[in-house]
Amino acid sequence: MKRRKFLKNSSMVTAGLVSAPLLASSQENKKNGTTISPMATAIKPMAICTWNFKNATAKAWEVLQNGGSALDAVEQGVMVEEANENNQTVGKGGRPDRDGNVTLDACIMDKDGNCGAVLAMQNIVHPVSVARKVMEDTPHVMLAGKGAEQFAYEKGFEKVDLLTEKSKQQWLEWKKTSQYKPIINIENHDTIGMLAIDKNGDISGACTTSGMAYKYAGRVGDSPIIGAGLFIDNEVGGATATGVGEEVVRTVGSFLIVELMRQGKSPQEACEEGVKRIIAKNKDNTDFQIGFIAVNKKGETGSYCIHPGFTYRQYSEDGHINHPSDSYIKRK
Ligand code: SD4
Repeated sequence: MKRRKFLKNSSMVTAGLVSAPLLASSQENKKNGTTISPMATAIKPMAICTWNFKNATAKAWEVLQNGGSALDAVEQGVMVEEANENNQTVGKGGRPDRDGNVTLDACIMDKDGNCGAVLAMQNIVHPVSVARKVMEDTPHVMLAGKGAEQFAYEKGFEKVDLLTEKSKQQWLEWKKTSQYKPIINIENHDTIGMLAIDKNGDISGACTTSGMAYKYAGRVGDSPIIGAGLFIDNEVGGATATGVGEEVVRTVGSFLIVELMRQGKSPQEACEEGVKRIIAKNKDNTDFQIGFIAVNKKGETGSYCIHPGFTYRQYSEDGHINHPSDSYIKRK
């Protein structure tokens, strides 16, 4: 181990940042008679997200470094993209539905399996925070449409027009032909799904999107659907998705990946299997993109996609890295 990293690790232990859970898991390993070294079970806080959203992972890392929970890290991390008007697949600036309305989907899930989601909600910049309020302040998991928006106002969220001039002009241009055709990696896919592990080794996740551009009014994809666009099981790990949501919903993709990890697959193997299930249902047409990312309790990560071009960002003590994802269809 490099000296600088070693010193950093030691100072984290001294500061009490990792000592308690580290010891707990080491003792457990002794009890079980296994020979896993303490370092192998050391908790490594980290955040990963779909695509190269480095400002989002930087924010999440800042929260984790300040001792914040994985739940706070994923919420504040994805909020960066919700507020980023240049990201036309998330939050303000998102591309509208075919009628010109920007409708947002988001969900969040914590270490205890609590979850909240909002579906097809308009006029609110941070749907992930409304989803968290649904999780924490209501007996429900999902609120949709006008009900979700009304709930947001009750919780003090501000009404904001989400349609930017750029997205409006592109929509007007699209209306000339009104052809709906997803374009791999380009048109629609910048949804952010984020997974984080905090100093206690607890995992949380969030996913937020404006969905497919020019969708039917009322269309909801995978992103706010627990088990499809996101799933966390704190005993095992977490997974999240980007791409054509209909296909992810059909295979309950993120839940599938977490269950595969429970059965012993690595995050990488589980993501590959998740994509292959989708391929198996689409033998005649793979002209669309799906990307999965996953993390397990040990802090191992993985990703897989259908077409080349998908990447995921990771921030941990090892650095701030954009990982190219392996793909089912190889680069020509
Ligand atoms: C959806 N999965 O609504 C989302 C779209 C997406 O990057 O991922 N875009 O189907």
